Order: sequence, then structure tokens, then C-alpha cells
Amino acid sequence: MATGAQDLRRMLDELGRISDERGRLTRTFLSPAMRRANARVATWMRSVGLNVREDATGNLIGRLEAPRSGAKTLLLGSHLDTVRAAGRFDGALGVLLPIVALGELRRRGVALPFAVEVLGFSEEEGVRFSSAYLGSKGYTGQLRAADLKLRDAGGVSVRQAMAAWTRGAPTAELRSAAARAPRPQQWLGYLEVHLEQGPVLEAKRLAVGVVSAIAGQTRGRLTFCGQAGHAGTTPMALRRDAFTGAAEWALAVETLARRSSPLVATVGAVVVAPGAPNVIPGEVVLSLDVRHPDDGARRDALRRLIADAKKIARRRGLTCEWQVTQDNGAVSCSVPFTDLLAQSVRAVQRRSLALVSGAGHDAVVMAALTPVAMLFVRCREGLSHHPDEFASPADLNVALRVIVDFLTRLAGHEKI
Ligand code: HGY
Ligand code: MN
Ligand code: MN
Repeated sequence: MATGAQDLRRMLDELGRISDERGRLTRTFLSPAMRRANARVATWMRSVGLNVREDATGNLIGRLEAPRSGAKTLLLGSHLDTVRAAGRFDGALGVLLPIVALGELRRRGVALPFAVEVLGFSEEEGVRFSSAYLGSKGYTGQLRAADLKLRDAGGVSVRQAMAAWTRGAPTAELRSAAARAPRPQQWLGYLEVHLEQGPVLEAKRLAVGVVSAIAGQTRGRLTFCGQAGHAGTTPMALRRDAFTGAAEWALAVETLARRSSPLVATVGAVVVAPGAPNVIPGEVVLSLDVRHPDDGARRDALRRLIADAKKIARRRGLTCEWQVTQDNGAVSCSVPFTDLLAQSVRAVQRRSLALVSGAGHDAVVMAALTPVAMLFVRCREGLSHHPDEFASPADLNVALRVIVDFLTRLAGHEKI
């Protein structure tokens, strides 16, 4: 399998260079780089015998038919979009590894009794529209009107971006005749391979592990409004500075999260308007990302943080407004499906470990419709959402062997 792992590394390196920005990897929803990435991954899909299509949400779908019609379909996939200044493994690993695994089975002459769809979801990170999982929601028919109305920093809505994308689709071969309604009753389940993005596997000296559950997360925007004014002539006592109010709140977010483990809360993006050095900030928009394995605890923390924002605003003569852009409950992975995956993990690395995922994944969306399982791959120092994100060739080889074993094991399963 060493050549398979070498192919996988080469593909990850190549895909990691397809970016919207020079010098760093940023590939957001329906961007020009996404178009190039889909075209490149489509060639790899076709090279192992998959029929390739693209749906109206820009998801890339490679399908391997079963020998007999009416057989169920196993879904394998992850996302092809990235955060800004991303690593080359987050998402891409879960799309490219199944392609290499299917190529390995083809080389061995193994015909699977079920169909397979390899899914390259077009949007999981929620960078462009501040709402995650638009790709897998589109694939599963779960996109809501509110999702389509979301606007990016340039004022373009999701609906407009999707319309522009399908008009520009490269060839008929990549454009599905129509967005196919999902038929979950036809699915065996969804398996996602993903970087752990945390330190546990490294601490346990394990190359891979299985996921028991995925933490719930809420994302949104909090806007503080005050009074813009002249930085030189406005006395400090007369100011209604939106940024200092926002800064006080950001520290309150950190203080609450530090006191309430395993709660995590992050202010990751800040927009200050009008954004000139000699103008007192009149309006500040902050992003908020709150996560917890327990939904009740997450919701309590969110209520507390919004109340703190209102208190700070009142005291400083500001207004504040909260807008939720995403809210997902915690999800448990399918026990039988995960047990089968754990058998393959044990067959390859002798020991299997179950982890809770603090990161969100497309499996959260897929779990609403079909059993889900996830394989985590160790990442160096737990670092992710960073250019230095890294999974070793040896660990990639272990993950590849696990997935080949899993597909072979599932093929022999009486319930197919
Ligand atoms: O943010 C996350 O949890 C994931 O990387 N999308
Ligand atoms: Mn990510
Ligand atoms: Mn990811």
C-alpha cells in the first residue's frame, strides 16, 4: 500500500496548491480556486473508474456503480473548501483517501457489492457566508431559504453565488442533469476520514482513532454600535467607542470559557468601521463560535454571553445586536457502523480509541439522514487551520489500510 500512500501525499500536496490567494491556501465556497480544485479532483476520480458529476451546490460527486442494480450506496467524503491560510489535509484528506482506496481495490480486482459515492463537499468551513455545511446541506436537500439569503462580505447571496456557479460549470459531464433529490433509504451510511485537529492521538501514540460524537456548535455575529467621531477632538469621557466595548466583551467571552471547560468560545473575526486610525470606531462586528459536547451547556453559555454583551453596551452607551448564522446540536456517530470501522482499526494498528470531536464535520449534517462513522488521523502537535498542519506518510498509510480493510469487511457483511 506504500505506493497508494505516496499517491495520496502527492495529491494532497497538489490540491494544497490550488488557492484563491498567493502564498497561502485559501479556497472558499464557489470561488475560482474551487472550480480548479473540482476539475483536478474529478480527474483523479475518473482515473479509478468513478462517474463524476457536480450538483447545484458545487459538490463534486464521484460514483462507482454496483455490479447489480438496486444495491445500496456507501457514501465516503469530506469537504474541499478551506479556512483562510489553511493546512492541506483538513477536508481534502477525506475526499482523496477514498479515491486512492478505491484505486487500490481496483488494482486488486475487488468488486464491491454496493455502490460508492465519493463526496467532495463545496462548503463546510463557513468562511464565505459565516454558516458552515452549505455543501452537505445542499447534497442532502437540507438547504433552507434562510441559508440562500445569507450574504458574503461583498453582498452576494448564497443563491446568487450558486446561480453564477452553475452557469459557469466547465462541461456537461461535471454538471448534473438536475440536482438529484437524496434517497437516504438507498444509503448504507456515511464514512468520513479527517485529521483529528487535536492532540489526543499524538498523546496516545496512535496513528488513527474512531469518533464517538461531535460537539454541538453555534456561530453568529455580534454588532456593537456607538458613535464615530474625530480621534483628536473628542474627549475620552464623551466617546461611545464601539471597539473598546467589543474588546471588553471579547475578554468576557474568554473568561467564561476558561472557567467552564469543556466549553470553548472564540471571537475569530472582527470588522471595525469606518476603520481609519483617526476615527473613533462607530460600529464593530464580531464573530462568535461557541461549542460544547452538551447542548444545554452550550445554550446556557450563549445566553450568558449575549446578556454580558447587553450589559457592557448599556454601560458604555452602545447598542448591540446578535445574529445567529449557524446552530448545530451535538451528534453521536452510529455505534454499529463505528464498531465495524473499529474492527478495521484494530486489524491494522491492533488498538482502537474512540474520541469526541470538538471540530464540526459534514458528518453532523449526514447524521440526520444516515448512519455516520468517522476515522481520525493523528496530526502533528494537534495543529490545524494552519499552514503547518501535518499528517505523516506512515499515518496516511495506516489510514489508507484501515479504509481498504473497512471496504473489504463491509463487502463481506451479510446485511449489504
Ligand atoms: O470549525 C470546525 O469545527 C471545522 O473545522 N469546520
Ligand atoms: Mn476545518
Ligand atoms: Mn474539516
